[in-house]
Amino acid sequence: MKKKLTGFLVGSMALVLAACGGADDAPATDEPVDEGAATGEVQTIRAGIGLNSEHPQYKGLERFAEIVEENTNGELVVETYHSGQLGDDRSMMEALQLGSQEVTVPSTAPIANFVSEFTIFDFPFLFPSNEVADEVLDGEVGQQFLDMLDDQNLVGLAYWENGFRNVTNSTRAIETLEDFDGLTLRTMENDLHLDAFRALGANPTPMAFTELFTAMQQGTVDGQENPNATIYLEGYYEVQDYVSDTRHVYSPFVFLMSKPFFDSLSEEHQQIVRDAAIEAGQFQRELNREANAEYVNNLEEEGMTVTQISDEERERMVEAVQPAIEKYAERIGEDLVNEVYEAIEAAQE
Ligand code: KDG
Repeated sequence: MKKKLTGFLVGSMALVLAACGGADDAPATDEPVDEGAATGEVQTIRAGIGLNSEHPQYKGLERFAEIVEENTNGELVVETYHSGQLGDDRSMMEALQLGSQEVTVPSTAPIANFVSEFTIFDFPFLFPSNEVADEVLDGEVGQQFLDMLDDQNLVGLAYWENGFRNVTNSTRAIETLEDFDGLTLRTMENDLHLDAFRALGANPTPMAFTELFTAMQQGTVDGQENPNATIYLEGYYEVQDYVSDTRHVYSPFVFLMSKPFFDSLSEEHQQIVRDAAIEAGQFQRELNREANAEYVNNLEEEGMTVTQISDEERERMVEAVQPAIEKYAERIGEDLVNEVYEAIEAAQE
């Protein structure tokens, strides 16, 4: 009920803002306005992300822009922004809800603050591989979660990839469960991540991605956790000494579009942006996998100590986070959680 009310209020806010001219591109009426097809005027898509211009997430956004501009003959123009130029994940998602930005591509973790069911995609050790994640996310189960975004004035067009997350810190090598003890680790703004790292013995602190490098540089946190591509391309080796191959969460990105903007597009343009998000996502996943595999060597070359986690120690970590998983599984609901687990099992057959 609360979510429905929120979605209604946000939708109304977009209309109010549009009526006062406070939000670009949002329709001034409550009926989707077919601006592009009717007038042939150029419509602009402002697409912002948190990672920098070297990251596969931005390369994917550039590919999305190329496809859309080509297939609409320039009727849709995409402006791409990186490194949090338009804000952090939460503020960019709120901008999409209000129609003052059109696209962002956050991890599922911050999305869970808008649609709590997305928490399941941050269950530690949920996906065993990239391939299984692709099959589940790109199938019926993944679409079921994307459909839940509509109530938040957001349209989920495709899953992209952040990847398997590893822990870095400036205090000690993490090889055993006990090595987490007392480490102050930045986590994404997501309650499950906080509970999971508490269960591992760490002292987690939630923080927007845009503040992370400075926090490590100033010693506000001992460490953080992200995929290798982010650790290398954001230069974390400059402020971190250790990286451990924990692979504790497979983190999807979700390509989000503002629902007020999406509804303002012609049916033809809606299909074009949907197809472009999917095609650019396949391209981004490939680049991301190469980067996450390759950059662990670069991290070592930059002086970081790279630590592997033995199967036995990973089993102990899996055991330690079970209470956190059970707590959120109960909140999400047994049926939906079982659907995801069954889809994962089926994808492994
Ligand atoms: O915009 C990019 C962020 O959504 C992504 O990097 C989030 O992995 C993330 C983190 O650690 O905040």
